[in-house]
Amino acid sequence: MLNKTKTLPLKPALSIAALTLLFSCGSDNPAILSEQSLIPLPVTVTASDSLFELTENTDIYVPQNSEEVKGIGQYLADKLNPSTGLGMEVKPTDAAPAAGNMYLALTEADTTLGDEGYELAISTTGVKLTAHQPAGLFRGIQTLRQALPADVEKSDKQSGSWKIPTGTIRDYPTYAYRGAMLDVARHFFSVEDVKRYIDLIAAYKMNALHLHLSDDQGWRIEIKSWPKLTSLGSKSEVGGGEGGFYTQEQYKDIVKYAQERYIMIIPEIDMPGHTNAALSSYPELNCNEKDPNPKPYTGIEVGFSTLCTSKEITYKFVDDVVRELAEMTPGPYLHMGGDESHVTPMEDYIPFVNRVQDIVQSHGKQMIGWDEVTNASLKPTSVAQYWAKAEYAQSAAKQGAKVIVSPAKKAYLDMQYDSTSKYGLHWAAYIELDSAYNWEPSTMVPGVTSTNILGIEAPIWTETIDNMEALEYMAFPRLPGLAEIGWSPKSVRNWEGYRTRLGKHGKRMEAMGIDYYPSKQVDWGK
Ligand code: TNX
Repeated sequence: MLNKTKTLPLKPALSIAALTLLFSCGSDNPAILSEQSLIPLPVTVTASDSLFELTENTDIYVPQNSEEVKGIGQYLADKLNPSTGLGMEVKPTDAAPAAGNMYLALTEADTTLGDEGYELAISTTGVKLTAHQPAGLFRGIQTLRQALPADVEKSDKQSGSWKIPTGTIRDYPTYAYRGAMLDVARHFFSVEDVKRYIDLIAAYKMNALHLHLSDDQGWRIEIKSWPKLTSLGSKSEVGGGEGGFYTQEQYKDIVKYAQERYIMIIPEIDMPGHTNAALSSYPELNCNEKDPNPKPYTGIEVGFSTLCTSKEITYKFVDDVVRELAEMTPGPYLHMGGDESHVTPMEDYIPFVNRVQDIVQSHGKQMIGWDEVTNASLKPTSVAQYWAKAEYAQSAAKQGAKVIVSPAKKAYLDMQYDSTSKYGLHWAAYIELDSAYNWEPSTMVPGVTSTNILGIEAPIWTETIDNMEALEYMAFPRLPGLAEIGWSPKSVRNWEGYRTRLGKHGKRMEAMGIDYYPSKQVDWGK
């Protein structure tokens, strides 16, 4: 648990030496590790009232035998060098390095850290980051970034010293799945935009990015066996813009970029509803091919389109799309949507979902679907994504399928903050920061508890969002709070503490170039 004994900043018992250190640390970085505004909050922080300073002599040491750890060391160097100007190098070594350096290592023995846990030990002589798996080292680096002054996040050289308060952090996630979803169908977002979003979610230790790749308004991924999906179906978006799509090469580049940050990409092709872009590209996928032959759609209504579930060609289409996607997806999951198929009769919807589930499995993947897919017969390997109705999540749990918790009224980043928000919708709720933070996945739905829950996800739908500035304004600062709900144990989380940390974290988000919503609920210290 969080070590509360070290949280008082100016205890009378502090020695003169400790006081000197306090004032030498620079105004924006507290001298005590447990005073750092870390988000998500670690499982345990033990402070030791001293400092370690990065200098021109500091390098990053990694074990001789691991290319992967070397890559993680390079990621750390690339993060710290532009702002600090210290030119840290990654150096392979057989033993712990001399004083003054940082050291990353894997520990076979410490299995309690799991796949993503880490231990970050900062002493006056150096920084030692250990983990059981490489992903843990990567997550630990995100903590190390936040233990440095906020200016470390800037992309050009800053003056100032680079001190880190000493102590030990031992940390691991509560939930295995901590995701964000980006809707690139309603408005298209470029490869560069997606990479920026990946970097932002990585900073808060999220490990999945779910890409909503198709909807009524556009098809966004090249499928070589059905070329009109992109030659026709990608050229529209909400409001009549030009749309766009990712070639398979670009998509693989996104997957690799995410993998290097220990983030899995989950591709979603929404079906049988939300399919106007496919239906207008291939009329044979409609039950009635001629009348009406759907035109590209640029509005924001939902629930009017459906693949023709009684035609064999529909399953040939699904099989081809799933096969091509599975080939480009190293992660275990493919998302088939399944939401809001209002014009698909239930007697057609259920066998359709069952058959798609088999197709997904035949290509070696596990199916994820929104709430409504629980009307079908879920395999225990399938996952239901809860967004609106408790009974669907309960049905998933009863069927032995896991649940991803993303309640629209708490976790939807496209919901407006309040009635004055420039962007966003409010059909589920207005979501201020306290509301986005103050909830607990394991008690959200009666009967759906930690054992049923794979994790949480923060989706952002883009009907009203067509550029990165707007996207970041809606995601921040709610996303860090949602990331904390997924990572930090319930026992260390509370709104008052989070609110204080977030206020101090504002500067860091600014240094990261994030144009966040400056909620009045938080004192940003301005
Ligand atoms: C509902 S949530 C949808 C999306 C919309 C979103 C807008 C869900 C599974 N479906 O199609 O974009 O509301 O907030």
